[in-house]
Parts: sequence; C-alpha cells; structure tokens
Amino acid sequence: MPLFQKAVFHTTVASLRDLPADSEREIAFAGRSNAGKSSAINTLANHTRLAYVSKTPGRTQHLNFFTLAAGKYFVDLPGYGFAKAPEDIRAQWEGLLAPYLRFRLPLVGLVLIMDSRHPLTELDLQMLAWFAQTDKPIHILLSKADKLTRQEQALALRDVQAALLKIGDRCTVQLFSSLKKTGVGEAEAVLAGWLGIETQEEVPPPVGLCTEKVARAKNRAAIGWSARTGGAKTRTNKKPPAKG
Ligand SMILES: Nc1nc2c(ncn2[C@@H]2O[C@H](COP(=O)(O)OP(=O)(O)OP(=O)(O)O)[C@@H](O)[C@H]2O)c(=O)[nH]1
Ligand SMILES: [Mg+2]
Repeated sequence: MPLFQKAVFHTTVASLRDLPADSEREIAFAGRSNAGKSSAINTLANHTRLAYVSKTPGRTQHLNFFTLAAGKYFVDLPGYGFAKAPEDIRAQWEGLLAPYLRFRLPLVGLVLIMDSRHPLTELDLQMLAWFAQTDKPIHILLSKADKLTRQEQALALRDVQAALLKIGDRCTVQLFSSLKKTGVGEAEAVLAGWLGIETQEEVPPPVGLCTEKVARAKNRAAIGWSARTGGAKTRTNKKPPAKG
C-alpha cells in the first residue's frame, strides 16, 4: 500500500493562531502557482481529489493540512508567481507564509515543486535561498516530467543538481510526474525519513474529513460563504474570513 494512502483533509489555516496544536512533524509543499503542488499531494496519497487541483493558477489560497497519521501532516501552500495585487502578496507572505516557514517548529522540511520544463525561476531561487537559512532540508520535485523526453528529463535533472551545489547540502532533487505516477517511491522514501515513518510501518487511520472539497463545502454551508464567489452571490452575503 502506498505510504501516505490514508491521508485525509484536516483543516484550512488562514491565520497563524489556527495552526494545528497537535502537530509533531509536518512537511510543506511550496512552489509556483500551477506547478503541481496539490497534484503531488494527491499522487503521494494515491487519491485523485484529496487536495484541490485546478488549471486556474492561484487556486490554493491558504495552508491546507492533510493528516497522514497522528500528529503528522502534509501542508499544501498557496503558490507564488501568480498575478495578484502586490499588497495582497506582501500581506500573505509577511502575515502567514514567511512566519510559518521560518518559525514553525514541527515543520521538518520543504518539498519545492518546480515544473521540469522551466525550473529555477527567479522566485524559486529566492525561495530556495530563503528557506535554506532555516537549516531544514529541501526536496525538489521536478514536476510534469511526463511532458519531457527521457533526454530532456536527464538534462533538467542535471542542470538543477548543478545549481543546487550553490544552495548547500540539505537540498535534494528528483523527477516526478503526477500524471504517470513516476518518482513516487523515491519521494516517499525521503518524506517518510523526515516524518520518522518506517516505510513498512502500518499507520493508524487518521480521523477527519475525507477531502478538501468536502470539507470546504461543509465549511461554506456552516458560515454561508462561497470561496468561488467570495461571498458576493451568497444569500447571507457574509464576508470571507479575514486573511492572516
Ligand atoms: N501533465 C501533467 N500535468 C500535471 C502534473 N501535475 C499537475 N498537473 C496539472 O497542472 C495543473 C496545476 O496542478 P495543481 O496541482 O493544481 O497545481 P498547484 O501547484 O497546486 O497550483 P496552485 O494551487 O494554483 O498554486 C493541473 O491542470 C494539473 O492537472 C503532472 O505531473 N503532469
Ligand atoms: Mg494547489
């Protein structure tokens, strides 16, 4: 059975004070909008709709926590590089993402997703250099590898490996495809190591809502707010929850 198969959606966090208090170890998935972060979480969990995947960039807006086992989480982060108002970007970065990535104690490592066709963008390099200062490990998934030929895959991998020599020795890289499910075993081995999960270990089923979409629907019904409309078309017309 795939290692993270029992993953379930736990919660969406828009403010630092709402971070799960029971977390012992968690791994965050970062990268450009549309790079394939949510898809990678689904692939690792062997689930098609656990995290919300969309062709529209910027779909993941807050920190989405997925329980893997008691006290162990994957965290799907909002992507960067998607055209938003500069003040929104700054507010989200300074109010939520930067303090989360810099100071969250249970965070044991970062998975950085980069589209294998155009890796190491300026923002990727900034994120790498910035997170490397935490001294926590970074594992890069070169996503959508199915869109490259074998030769192109090898070149992309070699180029990124060469660039990483400048970042430090806590950074590793591999090819990955959510579509073809390639690179899953390699990623599982790294992430299980960070989480302290034995690769043969049977993890007890976590308790929680099954998918992010189901949980969102329940939340919307409870607070009378639609993520898509931002509340504009809801009957109650309540404002969305304030961003951290
Ligand atoms: N061919 C191919 N397409 C992929 C792969 N991974 C993701 N995609 C597609 O890329 C698009 C974006 O995927 P997401 O997983 O939603 O990307 P994301 O990084 O979570 O995006 P945001 O939440 O907007 O930041 C979707 O249309 C996916 O189907 C892959 O391995 N191969
Ligand atoms: Mg996403």
